[in-house]
Parts: sequence; structure tokens; C-alpha cells
Amino acid sequence: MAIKRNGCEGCTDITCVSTQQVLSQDVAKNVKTAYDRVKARGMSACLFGSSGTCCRNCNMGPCQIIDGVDDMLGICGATADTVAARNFARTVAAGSAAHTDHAREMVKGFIEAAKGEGLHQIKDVDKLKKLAADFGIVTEEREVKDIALELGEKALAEFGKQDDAPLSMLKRATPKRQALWQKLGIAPRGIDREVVEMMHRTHMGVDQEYHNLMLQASRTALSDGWGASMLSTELTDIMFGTPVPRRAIVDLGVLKLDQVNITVHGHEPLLAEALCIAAQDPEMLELAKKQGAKGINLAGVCCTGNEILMRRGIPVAGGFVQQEIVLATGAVEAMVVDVQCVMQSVAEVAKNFHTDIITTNYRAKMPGGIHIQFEEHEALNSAKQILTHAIKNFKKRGKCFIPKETKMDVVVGFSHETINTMLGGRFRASYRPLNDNIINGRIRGVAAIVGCDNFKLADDTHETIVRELLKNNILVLATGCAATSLGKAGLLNPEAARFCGDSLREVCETVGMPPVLHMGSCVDNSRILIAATEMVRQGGLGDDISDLPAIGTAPLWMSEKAVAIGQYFVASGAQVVFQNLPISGAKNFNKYLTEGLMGEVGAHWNIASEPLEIARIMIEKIEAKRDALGINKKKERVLFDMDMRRDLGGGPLKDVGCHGPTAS
Ligand code: NFS
Ligand code: SF4
Repeated sequence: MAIKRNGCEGCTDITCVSTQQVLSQDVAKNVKTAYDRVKARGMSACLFGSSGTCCRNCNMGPCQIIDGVDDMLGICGATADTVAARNFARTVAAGSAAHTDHAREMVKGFIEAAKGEGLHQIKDVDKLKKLAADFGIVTEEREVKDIALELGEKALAEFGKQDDAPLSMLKRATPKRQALWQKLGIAPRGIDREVVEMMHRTHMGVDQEYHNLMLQASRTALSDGWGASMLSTELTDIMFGTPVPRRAIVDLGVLKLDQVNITVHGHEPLLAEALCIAAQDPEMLELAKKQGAKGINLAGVCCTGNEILMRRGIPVAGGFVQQEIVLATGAVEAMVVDVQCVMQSVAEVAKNFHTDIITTNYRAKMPGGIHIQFEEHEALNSAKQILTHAIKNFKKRGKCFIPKETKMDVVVGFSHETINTMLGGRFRASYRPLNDNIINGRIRGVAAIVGCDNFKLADDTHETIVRELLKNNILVLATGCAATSLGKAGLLNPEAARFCGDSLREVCETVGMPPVLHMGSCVDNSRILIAATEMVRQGGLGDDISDLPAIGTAPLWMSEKAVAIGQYFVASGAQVVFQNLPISGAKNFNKYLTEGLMGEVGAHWNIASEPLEIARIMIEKIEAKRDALGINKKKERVLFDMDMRRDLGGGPLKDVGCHGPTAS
């Protein structure tokens, strides 16, 4: 049920229960949110902007192009296809740049950890050795520290690499995919280089052929997915531990009345990890006590929240669309932010309360925020300085409202490694049982639901799509804010098996796993690339990602990063469905993205505006892949043999004891 806000005539309908509860309170009555601003602006989005045909790449413009109308070319003669393709490619470049800069920080933090300097250590030595092997590093009879240092330096070199050899981690892709990238000339060479070349080629008067522009857009996106993001995920796991299934809670009810509430918002796990460690420091706990608080309650927002949720079980208060609402409770002493997806409005909302917005990264400051630079080389001290500031705010807390009832149990922490043991049991760790379940039809296929949420569209879009997929026995992988919203909807716990079709329900119940597997932050979409490749390698489902009965969607995409992710999925052979893309004003380019790419990379973009339509497309594409693989012939039930039952019974999920929404 949607509500209108108190005292707000024109507010948009809000379907999220915890958001409704907070905004209908007196304490939030002066808070203006993005929902209000969306409503106030109405549907007045610029037609040229939303259809992709506005160009301001030089000062002869801005030019607004109408496809097929001679007088409405750019001053330079640029056509609608060229302009839309350049804009799209720049979006991919910006998204990739965001992941790249994040990843670079992680590599630098990793090098410090390898040197034994600073707060963090090497936690996952097995994973370190595996990744080192991809970089051709000798690991036998060597100290962990030496391997890690060599790996860190080689990883850092991937960013500035100037030769034309492909990035080291591309070797992880299927042989067929690697050959295709080589043939098309889109195997990324240096991570930074691809973004720079993309910006150059979209400069006025350079690349004016949309197919050619898209080749570089693919190469740029691949340098993100198989380069920056994958490096970031892997090195973060090595440093902070590879996620394993664990229980946690999400939604605004995770805030605590009697504790100092500090929300961590943004993306880089170095800061968040340091805060987690500092929050357990006796000195900090003592300070909190002195201020009258019973403890320090850290809660995540957006992807930084997903990082510490996955590895530490720290609760997530909300996703992207709830960043203002978290503050509107009046119960937050400080929101500590770093980079990406932090709305400038949080500083405005905070003005209504005792809350401070603490910016911590020199790249990202905002008016009204307090800047305390987070120094990685003295991470603990930096983190304590930030916490001290927040804790001292506790006494100033005035009236507040925490929607205590709205919190949901989740089971999270499904790294690509976990999937090996999840269905495979402890006797034979592999993707074989997953593949077998897909081949025998119990699981029809795999859908990845990733990316943001977005004020322009209904909050429950993810839930609507996923429920439909589950009914159709499709296993769902989730990351980013999509995962948070599915968690809030109760779909990330094993009880949600009841929403599945019979055969998927049986699989989930046998193993005790949720039907929606939370795989992490948006950077962790690289885990999905690895998981998909592992499915191919296991055999029986074709010889490339493009053969798998698998598909992705980012239905509520907001950030440019989501477009970069979509493009690296497509260039890796996975179909994606988005709710809209700014390409509709360019006929040929639109057709190329939504059809033509298939002939080149074996996948293309799909666009559908309604949630159920998105689900329908996903189901149809998955079934079509099954037909092509010839695995739709045998429809009869295949009973588990003894081996399989034993394996399914012995998986690690049993140890989590994950059953039901019973958060306290
Ligand atoms: Ni992804 Fe994560 Fe959320 Fe979207 Fe932003 S936090 S990196 S971009 S909004 S999912
Ligand atoms: Fe106009 Fe061409 Fe300049 Fe773009 S590059 S603003 S289309 S003149």
C-alpha cells in the first residue's frame, strides 16, 4: 500500500514500509527527500536528453538532433546514431572509471597490507595463491608476504599498462570468449588506458561510426568487469576474507535507540573495515559509555554496507533510495561517506537533526559536510578520529523515531567459491550439482538481478520481478542495492523457498539455502562472471557464457556504473534487460544495441518498461537457451541419487542454521 506523506500534498507514492513509517512521523515533517523532488519536477525530463540525442561535446553546440531530419543534424554534421553512441560510450567510460578508481585504492591498500604496514593483513592465503597464479607468480616455497607484494605490484601495473597484451585476468574467461575478444580487437590492454581512449574517441571529430565506438565501449567495460572490478573483489577477499554464508539483518529497524548509530555510506571497503575494527576498540566503547550510550552500532548504506554485510554480518540500514530516510529517523549520530552514490541532499536532511555528514575521501566533499580525511596508512587512528566525532554527537540526539519492527533476517555471503560447496556438499566441492540441477530442469536457469534503486520507479520492482522468476524455478543471484531491496522483501532467507516453483523449492529446502543468493556489492558483479565461467567449465551447458541459460537485469539502474556493468555482461556473452536506456532517439544505434550486438558478441541489450515484462523476457530467454542446448527434451523428474543426497545434506549452509525471519 502506498502512502502520501504528512503535510505534503504533492509527494510521490512510496511503497516501502519503513520509509512510509519514518516519513509519516512528526520528527521527519520538515525533511525534503528525492521523492518530493521527483514529484515536483513531474514528467518534464528533456526529450533529447532521455533519448540520447543531445550533444554538448563541443562549443558549436549544444546540438539537439532529430533522427532522419536533415536540418536537425549536429552543427558538425553528427547524426543521431553518432551522438547517441558517443553519449552511451561516455556513460560506460564514467562507470568504468568509478570502479577503476575504487579498485586502484584497494590495490594500494593491499600493497600496504602485504608490506605488513597498517591495519590489514592477508586473510585468505589460498585465494592469494590462486590469483598469483593468474599473474604468473611463483608461489611454491615462498613467504606469503613476498607473494602478496609481487601480486600487489603486478596488479597495480595493470592500470597503467601501455603494451598491447591483454589484461592478466582475461585468462579466466572461456577460451572461446578470449578468442572472440581477440578477433574483434576488444581485449582490454590497460585499465586506465581504455577509459582514456574512450574519452578521446568521443571527443568532437574523432570516432563517428557507432559500431566502431561500441567496440571501444565493450573494451572499456571489459577492462572494468574482468579488470578493475574483478581485481578489487579478489584482493578485498584476500585481505578481509572471502565471504561465507552468514545471517544478518537489514532495513531501518537495525538502528538502535540506546546506542550510537553510525551509518557507513559509499563504496570503498578499506574505510568501512577500519571503522568496524575501531568500533570494537575498548577506548571507543568507553567513550560511548561516557556519553550515555550502551554501545556503538554500525550500519551500512549502499554498497559499502554490502561489503561489510557480506564479510562481517554488519547490518544494512538501507539501499540507495533510503539514504535520506535513514537520517530522517533523527537517530543517526553521523553518516560517514566516501565515494559514489552519496546524494548531496543528505547534508540538507542532516541539518534538521544533530547528525553530521562526515566526508572522508579527498575526492568527495560536499557543502555542509565535515571533512575528516581517512588515511589508509594510519587507518585505525583515522577511523577512531571519525568515530570519536560521531560518538560525541550522541548526547545531542533529540526526538527520534526508529521503525523497530521493520527489519528482516537475511542469509548473505555467497561468493563464487561458496557456490562450489553449497550445492556440492563437502565431499566434492564443485559446480557439478548446480549444472546437473539445471540440466535435469529442477533449476531452469540463473538470473542475476543487480544495480541500483531509483526514485522514478516503484520501490518493489525488484521484488515483483524476482517473485516471478522464482515461481518459474529460476535461481536468482543478487548484488548491490537490488540485493538490499530483496533482503527487505524477505527473499534472502531460506524461508523464501516457499515462493518458488516446486522443483526449485525442493532444491532450496534440501540444502537450506535462500532462492536468492546475495553475492555482494556492485564491484562483486565480477563474481557473477567467474561463476558463469565456472558453470561453462563444468560442462554440459555449452562452451561459452553465451550458451548458458542465464540472464541479467538492472531494472532500476541509476548510476553510470550500471551501464558499464550491463555492457561488460553483454560483451561477455550474457543477455541483459534494462527498463530504459537513453538510445531511443537513434534508430540504427538502438537496433544495434538491442539486436545487432548478438551477431558479434552473442548477446544484446533488451529494454522493457514493466517489471512483469522484464521477468517474462528473462524467462523466455532462459528457456530458449535450454532449447538450444537440447536440455528441454527430458522433462521427467530426475531423482537425486545417493551420492547427491549425501552431498546436499552436508553443505555448509546447514552450519549457518539459517531458518526463517526471526531477527531479534
Ligand atoms: Ni551499484 Fe553500489 Fe547502489 Fe547502484 Fe550505487 S550503491 S555500486 S551504483 S545505487 S547499486
Ligand atoms: Fe554539436 Fe557536433 Fe559539437 Fe556535438 S560535436 S555539440 S553535435 S557540433
